[in-house]
Amino acid sequence: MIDLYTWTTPNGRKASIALEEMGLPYTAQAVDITKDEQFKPDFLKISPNNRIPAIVDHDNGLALMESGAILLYLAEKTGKLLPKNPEQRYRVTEWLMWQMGGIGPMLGQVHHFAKYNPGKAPYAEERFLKEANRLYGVLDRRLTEREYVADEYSIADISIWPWISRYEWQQIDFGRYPNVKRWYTQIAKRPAVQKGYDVPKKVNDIPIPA
Ligand SMILES: N[C@@H](CCC(=O)N[C@@H](CS)C(=O)NCC(=O)O)C(=O)O
Repeated sequence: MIDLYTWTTPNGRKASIALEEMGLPYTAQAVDITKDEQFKPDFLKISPNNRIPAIVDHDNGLALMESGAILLYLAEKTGKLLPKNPEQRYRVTEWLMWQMGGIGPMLGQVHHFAKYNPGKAPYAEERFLKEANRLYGVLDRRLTEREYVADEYSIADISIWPWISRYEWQQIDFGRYPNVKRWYTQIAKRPAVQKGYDVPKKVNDIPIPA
């Protein structure tokens, strides 16, 4: 059994969606980051960076933070959503790292400046909205001739998708990114994604672009 320490955010949803897709039994432990629960000493022992998500795998006692590491661990544990073939495996790793280094941090800044603090730092809003659109453009080109970012549905898609689900916060015009819209909408229909989205609790329906 796995304990998943999580909250209703893109990084948290990556882990719950992966657990659902892989059919692994787990218990969701809510860490309410709006109440600073991520700074509790007990959580610090599991997640030294004080951030969700984190897991504890009671099969072997392993505690792990960082959503990218968690996705790789779960994929290796189950043999699912990460191809065995080295070239395909590194393609998935490449796009997972692209998410971890680009999509996550940059869209996170968009949320901070443009959604929660509009007008306070116009230069930062402009910079991060521009970068968000650049990243959406990269993803759209990648999806032009393939169904998923690394051909087969994988942990790379699972890492990116919850960030795109906040497209309204990011002021994204899907008219510019038709391939991202198609990919996003298709993944949103997956039962495991719908279930994982509502962990540790339901906040809203999955947004679907018109
Ligand atoms: N690189 C980390 C980022 C994790 C992260 O930023 N988590 C946010 C929620 S999405 C968090 O715990 N924030 C709490 C805080 O900022 O104190 C990962 O991918 O796991």
